[in-house]
Amino acid sequence: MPKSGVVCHGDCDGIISAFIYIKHYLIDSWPRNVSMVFTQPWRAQIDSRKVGSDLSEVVFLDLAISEEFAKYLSRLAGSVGRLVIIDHHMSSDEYIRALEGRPNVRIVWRRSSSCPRLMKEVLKPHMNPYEEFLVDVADVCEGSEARSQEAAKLADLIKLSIARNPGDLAYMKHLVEAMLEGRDLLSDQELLSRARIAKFLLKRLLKIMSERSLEVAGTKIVALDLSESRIYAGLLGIAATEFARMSRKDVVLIRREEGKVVVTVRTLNDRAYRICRELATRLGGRFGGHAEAASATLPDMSLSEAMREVSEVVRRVPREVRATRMRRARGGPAAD
Ligand SMILES: [Mn+2]
Repeated sequence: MPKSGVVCHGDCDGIISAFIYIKHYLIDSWPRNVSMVFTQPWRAQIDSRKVGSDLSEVVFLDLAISEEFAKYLSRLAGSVGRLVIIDHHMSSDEYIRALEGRPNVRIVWRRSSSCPRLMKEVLKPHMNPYEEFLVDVADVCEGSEARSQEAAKLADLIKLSIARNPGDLAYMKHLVEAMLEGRDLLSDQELLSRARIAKFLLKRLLKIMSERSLEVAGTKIVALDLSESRIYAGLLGIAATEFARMSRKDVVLIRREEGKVVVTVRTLNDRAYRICRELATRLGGRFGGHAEAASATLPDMSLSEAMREVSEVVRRVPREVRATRMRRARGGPAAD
């Protein structure tokens, strides 16, 4: 039997996308003839190689396309039977065109509240209530208003349970398997205990953020040093989103990592995307994400220097820009 590969974003909506794709399009090959890879957009071109060779089909789910990743995908298209790319990130816009027009490449890319929602809208698989529920959960994970309390609760728990260790591939596989078996995730012990620990750390981090944040041009800016960014690794995106919601302000979280500075931005409109693009352009870094939730990876510098640069960019990037509104109409929703 021919083997297939599934490469997906290792986050809540990426994992649910993998479940839906396997359930509807690869169930006959599952589990023996499906190799699954979970990754992050910034290292997707490295991790994707783990999917193996001699594959009849490789599908990429919920992974924002960068320049390097597009190059990798275009090379890969020459060596696999079929390549499917399904993504809802606004930042993919700039690179996805390079992949269009090949006979064995199918691209599904457009604005949607989550990657599973996009799959539902475009591929139109026949979904049971359990799957419909998980599509709602994915939407909530990506920042949409919850349709039910249950969806809100599960979205929260899944996000927290993954966040603590975003490199724990065995756990992500566990979630996909549990979904394929149709298990009730709200009573999954593994999920609950991971979420509990993450919640404890998140509370501590939010306290630090509210004590330390500085307000510049109506925007809350917080900086974390190297050791803090290690302790709270994985929770920073969730914390930024939560802090923006709590303070009802645009939020910029700056942190130092090994050899680089990472900036995570959450805003009410498309300002997050514009701030990250401006930072990456000015300082020679990379950026990606959605209109209201984006991040930038910048060259290493001291936190005070980063703070100064961010403050200046925040002052310069206005809340509303007419030209970007048009762009926004084609853009994507929240989360990175
Ligand atoms: Mn995702």
